[in-house]
Amino acid sequence: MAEKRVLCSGCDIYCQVHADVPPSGRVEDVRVKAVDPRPLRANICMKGVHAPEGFAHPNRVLYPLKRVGERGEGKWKRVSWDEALDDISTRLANVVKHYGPEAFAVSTSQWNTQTDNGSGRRFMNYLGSPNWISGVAICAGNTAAVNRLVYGWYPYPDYPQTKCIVLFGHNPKQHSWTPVYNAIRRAQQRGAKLIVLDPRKSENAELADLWLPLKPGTDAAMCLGWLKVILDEELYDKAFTSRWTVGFEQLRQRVNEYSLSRIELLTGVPAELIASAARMYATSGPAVIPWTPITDQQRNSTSAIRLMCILRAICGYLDIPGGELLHGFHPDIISESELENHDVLSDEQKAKQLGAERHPVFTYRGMADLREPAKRVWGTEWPNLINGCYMANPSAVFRAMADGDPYPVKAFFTLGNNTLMSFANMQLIERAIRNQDLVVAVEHFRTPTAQLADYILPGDAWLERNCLADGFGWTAIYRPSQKVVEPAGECRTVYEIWRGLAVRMGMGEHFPWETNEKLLNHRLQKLGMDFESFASEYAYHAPSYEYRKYEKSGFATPSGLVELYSSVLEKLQLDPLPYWRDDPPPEPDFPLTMFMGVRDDEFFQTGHRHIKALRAKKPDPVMFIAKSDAMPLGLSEGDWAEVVTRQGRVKLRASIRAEMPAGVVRVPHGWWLPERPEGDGTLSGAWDFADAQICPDDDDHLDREQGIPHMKGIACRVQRLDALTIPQRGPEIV
Ligand SMILES: Nc1nc2c(c(=O)[nH]1)N[C@H]1C(S)=C(S)[C@@H](COP(=O)(O)OP(=O)(O)OC[C@H]3O[C@@H](n4cnc5c(=O)[nH]c(N)nc54)[C@H](O)[C@@H]3O)O[C@H]1N2
Ligand SMILES: Nc1nc2c(c(=O)[nH]1)N[C@H]1C(S)=C(S)[C@@H](COP(=O)(O)OP(=O)(O)OC[C@H]3O[C@@H](n4cnc5c(=O)[nH]c(N)nc54)[C@H](O)[C@@H]3O)O[C@H]1N2
Ligand code: SF4
Ligand SMILES: [Mo]
Repeated sequence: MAEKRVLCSGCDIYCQVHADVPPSGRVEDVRVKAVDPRPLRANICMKGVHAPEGFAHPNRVLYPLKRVGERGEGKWKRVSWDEALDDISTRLANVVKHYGPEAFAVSTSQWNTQTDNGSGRRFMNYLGSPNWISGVAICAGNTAAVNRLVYGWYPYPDYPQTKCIVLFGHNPKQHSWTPVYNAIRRAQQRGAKLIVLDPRKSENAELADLWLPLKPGTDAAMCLGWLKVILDEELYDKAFTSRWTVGFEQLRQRVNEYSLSRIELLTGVPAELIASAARMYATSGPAVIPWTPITDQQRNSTSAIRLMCILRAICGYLDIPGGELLHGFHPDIISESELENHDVLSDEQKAKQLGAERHPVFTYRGMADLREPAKRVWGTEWPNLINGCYMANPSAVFRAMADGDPYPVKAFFTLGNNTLMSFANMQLIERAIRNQDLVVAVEHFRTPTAQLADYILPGDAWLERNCLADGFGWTAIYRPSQKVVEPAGECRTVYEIWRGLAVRMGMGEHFPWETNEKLLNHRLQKLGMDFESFASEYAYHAPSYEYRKYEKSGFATPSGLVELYSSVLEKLQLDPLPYWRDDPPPEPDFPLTMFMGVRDDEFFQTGHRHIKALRAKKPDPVMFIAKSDAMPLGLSEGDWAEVVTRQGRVKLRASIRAEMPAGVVRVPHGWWLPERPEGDGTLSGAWDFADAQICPDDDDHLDREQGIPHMKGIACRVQRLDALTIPQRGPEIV
């Protein structure tokens, strides 16, 4: 049996795995296995192992489907690809003609960022729409954009050589981001220190040298406390700071507004413990603060992310062995950023990007001053790291879709993104999708979002396509993923869908590569290789690494320095220094605090619940609650309860957990029941279980600079459900 090099895309860490080509050629007969089976080297989890079953599931969408009933009624007709693409392109052209190209919005996410080769953005740029949104707005993409404000790139931690790792919540486990879990454990075996900041005693907190149980949502305050200690005790790297940063004195003054006793009050962590952690970070170096989604999803997100950048910089950890590596682009492989071709979108259309006036940071407007510096240092004006640098604001796009404010958006494509359930204010999102003239979903399954579409187009899966991955443009390391079996049914790769529409809409000349493989060959041409020869030769391909590149080129910021005081934010009339913004006042009706998160080992985000072996391990959504909070509510282990916020309510089973602090509740992300039939009014249970319906997007709950929602510390109450109101299960999963 031939063995293929594959990148699992069961989640967004893309483990390098092996898969045999089965004699049957059928996806269900593929066996996915680790490249290196040794403990702490086996980069594979149960989702990867069970992926073939998931792709062979009888509910998979294998042919283009056209809606024939009302939206959400669940009535579909199989149509040919030509019929679907002809009709979609005609209807999209009509929307563009009546409302302008900005009336076309696209939502996509992690899965897509490595497989569309920039073709979605390219299509939008040639068509003239800036209104692209993504799950990366609240997961890594926004962090990348904020990092660029400070030092012009988004660093990747050097786990193999680091001496100290700091996890702000981020909690990789054996079945959650397995390679990062393994890398952290191997670093600890080498003697690296581990500091964990988490309200809950998480799996990583159990293994840490220091655990700081901070209140949810207070990471920015905590970072201000660390800075206070590091500045007061002069633990920073003076040589680096004086030569390579701007705004040190202003930063010091700002930090002096936050005494450690104030930080203790805000975070709930004793001042002495805060000081010990700050000292450990500054003096055990080189140290790393790996990316964390926790600060991507807070009302103080921009300040928290900038403060982490500042800590990295003033401690001298940027671009050194064991520190935070600024990769830049691979010199010989055409990047997705280049293929996206942001130059062709006119300034007039860029200026129409929704939400950019109020919340500019990751929009074209927010990034405009970084164009020239990026060109100077990285060779392109448009580095779109993690696809997060030129996004519209999701809430603003949904408002335009729902209410036509400030202008109508009337055509919406969702590609590999369960849009309805993957942002805040699900009530608004459903209204937005229902108000469209054209909705297209590119999917594997009839998700709650796809159920609202006019067309569902069947996407291929990672075992069924060739792909070239560079860690979302985060690293200069390219890895191939080889097709193992042919796509099931008529499933297609997303590049060919965009091209099919481009050709029909008179933009074919901009998509000269007829197939995905031809495009991959084009990307590799400077290496003198095609995709097949590249994939058979390399497990990964990286240029040799050069440390401290800034000594030659400066940093890719307007000043060429690390901007502790941000010239970009100042020009946008936002606070150029990081700050703490107080929580909204407590509300008596909502005495508890909830956070969304703690990923379920068995599923990725809103997916995977159709896989019988995985669902058997976790049949229902579960909230975590402390015993002292559960008892007065009469809640016992396994009881059904409701978590209620000002925004809405969700049903969950209670799990009483010793590691949960009093007053704090954990709500899992992304639950719906794929086994529940369509058309019952709940979108297969999304309206019973999905966390997006309790997550608000009013001004109090949005980060000012980016406009992303607060998911870590929302006021709530919990109430027990009686027998009449507990949610219905669907039929048995097949
Ligand atoms: N309310 C709320 N919103 C959130 C979060 C939260 O906790 N709460 N978390 C945020 C985070 S951290 C992230 S990473 C994002 C994730 O958001 P998404 O990346 O959208 O993740 P999923 O929910 O898994 O949805 C992906 C969809 O793509 C489909 N799919 C998977 N692989 C393929 C493929 O190869 N081709 C095609 N065509 N389709 C495919 C799956 O069936 C699934 O329906 O959500 C963010 N949004
Ligand atoms: N099995 C599996 N693995 C996954 C995923 C999946 O869906 N399933 N999703 C992947 C994706 S897209 C992502 S983004 C990551 C997310 O995974 P992680 O980065 O590990 O994030 P979570 O699991 O949501 O939460 C991690 C910890 O944050 C703590 N926490 C909650 N609120 C706060 C806070 O305000 N501050 C701090 N400091 N800590 C807080 C929680 O108690 C929890 O222990 O996982 C990835 N891995
Ligand atoms: S952690 Fe699991 S789901 Fe994610 S890429 Fe690795 S094997 Fe696949
Ligand atoms: Mo994520």
